Amino acid sequence: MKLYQSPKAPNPDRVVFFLRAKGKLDAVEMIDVSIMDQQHKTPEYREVSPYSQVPALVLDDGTAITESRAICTYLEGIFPEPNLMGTDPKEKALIEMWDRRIELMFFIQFAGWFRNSHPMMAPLEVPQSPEAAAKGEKAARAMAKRLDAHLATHDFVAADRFSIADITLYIAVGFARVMKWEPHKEHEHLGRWHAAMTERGFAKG
Ligand SMILES: N[C@@H](CCC(=O)N[C@@H](CS)C(=O)NCC(=O)O)C(=O)O
Repeated sequence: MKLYQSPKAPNPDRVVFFLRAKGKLDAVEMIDVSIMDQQHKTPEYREVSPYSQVPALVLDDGTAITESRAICTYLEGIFPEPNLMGTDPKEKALIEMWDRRIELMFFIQFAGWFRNSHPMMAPLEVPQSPEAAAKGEKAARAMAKRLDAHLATHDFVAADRFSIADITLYIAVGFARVMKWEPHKEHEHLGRWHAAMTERGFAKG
């Protein structure tokens, strides 16, 4: 299995952190694709990932899987322990609910803010839109408040235990630094949760 990924890019990191939390980083061959050098736009890489995005997982039979959550679903299937996506229908649904909320209402909103305003992203986001940036910022900040309120009474994002939803939120909070935003320093409960997640060590390379 080969994982096409870009070090420090948030979507590939979702898969890398997930593999690390499973203790299975060594099970895949990592292939670096530089987004800044636009290596993801080459004809060779488009054969792997037609939409020119990382991550992509290529199985030994040549099947290519993109979309970080879909890759994690595959990895959860072949490496079931420790379980990170739920064991029974209720847990699976609750973990997916929170993971999607974080992805759609926090991570993607933040990405919209970053991509539409940061000079580094100008070559990739054409044209950048200040209105889209402002909308993304407002939505991401509002969701950070909601997540803080949720974490006031929970040690983990979903199902009262460590799961993929914690990994997605951890990545999104770390990603926020590119805009000099540290939501875990602004929000007490998010901060306590973040410190506990850092202790777990799944983010350490
Ligand atoms: N929904 C996709 C998003 C993948 C994605 O946007 N990846 C970014 C890196 S974090 C990328 O490839 N960006 C390239 C570009 O914007 O041109 C997933 O979950 O994997």
